[in-house]
Amino acid sequence: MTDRPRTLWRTPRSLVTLATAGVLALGLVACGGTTKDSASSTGDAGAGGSTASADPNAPLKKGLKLAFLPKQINNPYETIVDNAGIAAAKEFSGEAKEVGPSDASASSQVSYINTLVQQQHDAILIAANDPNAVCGPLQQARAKNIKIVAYDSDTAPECRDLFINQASSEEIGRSQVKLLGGMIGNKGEIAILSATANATNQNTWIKFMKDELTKPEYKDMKLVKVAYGDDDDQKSFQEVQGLLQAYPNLKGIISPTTVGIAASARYISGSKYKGKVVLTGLGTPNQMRKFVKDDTVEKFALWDPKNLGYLASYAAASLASGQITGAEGEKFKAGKLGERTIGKSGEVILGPPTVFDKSNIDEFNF
Ligand code: RAM
Repeated sequence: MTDRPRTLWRTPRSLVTLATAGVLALGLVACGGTTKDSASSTGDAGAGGSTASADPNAPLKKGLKLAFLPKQINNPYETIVDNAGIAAAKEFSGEAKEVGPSDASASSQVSYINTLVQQQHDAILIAANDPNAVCGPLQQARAKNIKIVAYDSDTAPECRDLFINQASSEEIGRSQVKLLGGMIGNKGEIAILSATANATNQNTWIKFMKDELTKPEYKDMKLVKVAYGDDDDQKSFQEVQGLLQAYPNLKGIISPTTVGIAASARYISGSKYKGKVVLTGLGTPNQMRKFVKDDTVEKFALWDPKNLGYLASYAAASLASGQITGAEGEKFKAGKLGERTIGKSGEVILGPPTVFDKSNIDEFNF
């Protein structure tokens, strides 16, 4: 097994990518122009909102202090993202750390934000558990010239400078339905096992899943329930068990969370539903490998979480160094990932997800 973090970008022939040209084309607009200062004390700048301009030639400052605040610290996916971001900071002689709650509830991140502000970090990177609960404290941080980078799960655009999105949210949502539909012949009852009910990322993906399901080709595929495992392994395990009991005709489950899909696979692999109910979603190859090999799961998807953390780290450093302000069209260099352009609403997209199955899963180690 080799660790090949750049594979997603090279989209080798052996991989089935969900890419569309549109995903990567997003935000390819001219650089420069008037930009906005996210440090505005009005706190309403969002993705750039006042008068300072970016200096694209400003070098990355040395000794920057960054802090990653994940949804929760005991989520293996978040750990991979944050560790990669922390390692990236060494490349530009910065210091980075991870702090965070042990549960992904709406307000669990607030006290951490307040502490990081007191500690005078240059940037806080947050995977928001709730778009609104963290907004006030993040605004206060921005008023103190602390840059805010949301990654993985966004807050409201006016509460941060940038959002580093793992892939186009629309593409993630629609492709999950296509993936499941392809395995069940677009027919039968389906359910979603999500993370928390407030998670911005999952809720956005589910919105696109529901929209995708309105297309004529899915007229025989019926979403019967959206359940929430709260990104808690035990709760997710119980929720999937409950779903299967409550809906005996269920043909498929989409779990767009690494915690949910791993718990679901564990339950299904030891149950009478194995081979009868199709499970897919978003998972890490290392957590899902054994369930792919024992035929519990045929296919699932994800992006490279290491690249997400890496990109977020460089974005935070570029903001804190004045190279960018978060305005659409600005560009920054993200180390080995190359130049990136800020799209609409301060969004930067990492790249298309990969679909994993028996043929390629051993090529990945994360
Ligand atoms: C879980 C979290 C995270 C999400 C992944 C796919 O680890 O909910 O936010 O991006 O799954």
